[in-house]
Amino acid sequence: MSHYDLESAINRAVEILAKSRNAVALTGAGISAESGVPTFRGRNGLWSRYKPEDLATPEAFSRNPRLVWEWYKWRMEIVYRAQPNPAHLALRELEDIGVLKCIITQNVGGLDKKAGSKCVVELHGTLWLAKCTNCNYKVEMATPPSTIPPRCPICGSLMRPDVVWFGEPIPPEVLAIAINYSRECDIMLVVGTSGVVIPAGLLPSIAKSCGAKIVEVNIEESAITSMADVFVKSPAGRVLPIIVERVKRTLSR
Ligand code: BJW
Ligand code: ZN
Repeated sequence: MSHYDLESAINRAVEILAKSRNAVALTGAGISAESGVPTFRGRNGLWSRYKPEDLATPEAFSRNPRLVWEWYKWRMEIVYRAQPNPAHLALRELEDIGVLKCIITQNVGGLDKKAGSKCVVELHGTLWLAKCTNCNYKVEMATPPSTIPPRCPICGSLMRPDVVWFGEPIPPEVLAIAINYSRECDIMLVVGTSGVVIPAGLLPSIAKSCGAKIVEVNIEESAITSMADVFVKSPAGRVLPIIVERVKRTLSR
């Protein structure tokens, strides 16, 4: 993408966002990359070093809960130290100025909330809750657990991370909220996701079929790019602050 193409994509994104009071963001691991949190796919992604089926499935957990917890504890330590980056802060600002209704995130680290965003739907759950595999009791964890695998304070059974693994359904009430936001938004801002994991990857088509424009920010083309009305090929932390600044300037005129 030449400098000219990028500039023109940014301006088209600004133009339509400035008219919106009902935009929704769909975010993925790429938005946290500039905070130092590894993505899943791609050359340095987690799946280049670990096999998803060994770590992110219910079968993997029953086979080896300690191994799965070690991996999650390591990831918790990374996000625990990480700070929201300019992309998270830009989305928070977009909410503050009344353009962005909500963030639907596939991320489990909670950096959007740490950035101050109020409406965040965590489609794939959160690292900061553990749930009992027997009685479903949930425990909040403010820090990575010191002893793993943790045990349920109620019934003594194994606790697991409260995230959605492959082959598991997204909690129906959470998915319903995400689908509603997708149906009702006028712009879906898709940031830093490969778009290959379903059902999350289907939300842009739902939004589009209900009349929304799709604005995508990614450093590479994704499974969503072919349906995007505007594709901004740039790191989210670099370009989102520019977009939001220009939206603010447009609105104050
Ligand atoms: C930047 C950037 C920068 C970088 N700026 N951009 C065949 C076998 C088994 C299952 C299936 C199958 N076919 C289909 C399925 C279903 C499966 C699925 O989708 N699989 C596909 C992978 C093929 N889906 C499921 O299993 C889901 N459940 C389900 O379908 O249930 C049905 C059911 C109903 C009723 C009863 C029972 C079942 C659940 C999926 C859960 C996904 N979970 C994970 C891990 C758990 C949470 C965790 O530990 O974190 O969620 S997988 C992983 O992928 C994680 C992510 O949230 C998710 C999405 O990844 P994301 O965010 O898009 O990251 P990347 O790395 O893929 O992309 C990063 C992007 O950023 C790239 O595009 C970069 O270019 C970009 N980028 N730097 C901007 N600076
Ligand atoms: Zn229990």
